[in-house]
Amino acid sequence: MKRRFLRAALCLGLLGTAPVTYAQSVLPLVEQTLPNPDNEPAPVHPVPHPRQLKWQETEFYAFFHYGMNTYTNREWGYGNEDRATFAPTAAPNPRQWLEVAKAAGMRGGIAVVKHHDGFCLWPTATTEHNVTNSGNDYGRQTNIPRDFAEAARDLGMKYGFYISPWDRNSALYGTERYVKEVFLRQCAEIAQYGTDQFEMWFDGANGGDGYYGGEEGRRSIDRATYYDVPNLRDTVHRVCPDCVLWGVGGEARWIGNEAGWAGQTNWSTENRDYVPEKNGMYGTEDGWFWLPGESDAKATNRGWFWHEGESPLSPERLFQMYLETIGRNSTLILNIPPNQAGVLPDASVEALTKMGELVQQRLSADLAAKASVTADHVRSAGVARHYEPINMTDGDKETYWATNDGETTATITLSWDSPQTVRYVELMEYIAKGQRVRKFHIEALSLDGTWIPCAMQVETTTIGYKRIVPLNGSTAASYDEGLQVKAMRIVIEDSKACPLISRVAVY
Ligand code: FUL
Repeated sequence: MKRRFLRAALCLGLLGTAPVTYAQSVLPLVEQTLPNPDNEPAPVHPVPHPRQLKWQETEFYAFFHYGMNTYTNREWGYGNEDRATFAPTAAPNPRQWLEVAKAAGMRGGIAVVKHHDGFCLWPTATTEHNVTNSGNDYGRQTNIPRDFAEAARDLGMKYGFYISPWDRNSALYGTERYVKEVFLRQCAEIAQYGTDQFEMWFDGANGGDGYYGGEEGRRSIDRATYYDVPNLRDTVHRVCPDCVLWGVGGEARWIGNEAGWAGQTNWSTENRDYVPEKNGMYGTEDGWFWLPGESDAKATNRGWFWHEGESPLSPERLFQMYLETIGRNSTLILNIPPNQAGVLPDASVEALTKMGELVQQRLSADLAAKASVTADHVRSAGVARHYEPINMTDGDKETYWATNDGETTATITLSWDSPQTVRYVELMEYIAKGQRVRKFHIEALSLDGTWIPCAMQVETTTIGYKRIVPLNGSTAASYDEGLQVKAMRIVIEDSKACPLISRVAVY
């Protein structure tokens, strides 16, 4: 009784003190600190969704443009192609595509299953414009999503599909019915080919002229609203929870060019109104959501699709792309076009395999693993977790070195018992808690005992998921004899909050 009176009196301010709100009287505000026995650093927002984190770890994967255009020598079919034109000269072999990707050191692949011409490489219920009506038995038996998913699982690779939102064949394109009855249904059908897909690719080319069921002409759509993205995400994520929706889907961004390079400064954060061609390479430092970059590039000298007379780029050029994308906090999706027999031509196989060898030779014998690693600042340990420098070389992506809160500069030192020949330094931030580092530099202790700055020409600003710095400053084919060093220092000069580094490697 008494208590109730007191509470009512408090509410009405009857006890002579300042008026008290009802909420304060019933739920007294108590200063609360969440328990943090492991002294874990607070996140710097925005942070990636767990599916974006898994996606980022894919790093390097293949793109396979195969379909109607393979048989018409075009890059963009108009949508009026005779279905019989799709007539593979042998059964398309996605397993071979992925084997080559694996030999190149890739961890997955994305196959085009519908390009802008609208021809579907699986037996879909949404349109007659599909493989079941193609020109020969090889064509009619083609089912790329089925065979690609199966091969990927067999080879232990990640897989996903490219479904063009723009459909120059469909009479319904431009109407709401297209989105509901064709596009979203196609995505749902494709999702059924495997719940473990890692990415669906939705191109930005949308609207324009086409066949449109024979009406021909131009159709335009409002990119921001037309594809019902909330529904799209729901449709796909319900079936494929780890599938990142690229481009139109808004979970990973185009790096803004198709030439295989990302900015040296590259943030994985963006704002809604960013212009891909301008900001795509760099991201936006204080962007308000997580939108990591993906670089799409061609491994051949003609189009995305196969063309007679094409040839692959040199392994050295492909290696340079690797450094300028994966080495700059972007993923790399490298296109290799299957030919009219539905296989990758020998020349591509050779170039990609050689490229894989270069990556292996140059970026796998980690000298940091046998160095002694120290840092001038180390975060105080918690009950079950420490933040010692050893966390950067233990090969465990879940452990990281950190400094105490408020310490945003620090020096990491690696030293060896005997001189080492070094060419690249690789760094990784623990991005689950946000991208932090703004500026760093690298120094080497030469054999005469002087510290010399390395890679002066390189903008050593952001790190992000992964940064690879060529110590001679050049990403071009200039794999020289390297530097002779006794020790190396990585100096973090500026960070949004205490830096968290999960890996340092030296090659
Ligand atoms: C572009 C498309 O228009 C090309 O045909 C290709 O598919 C490429 C990867 O994306 O925007």
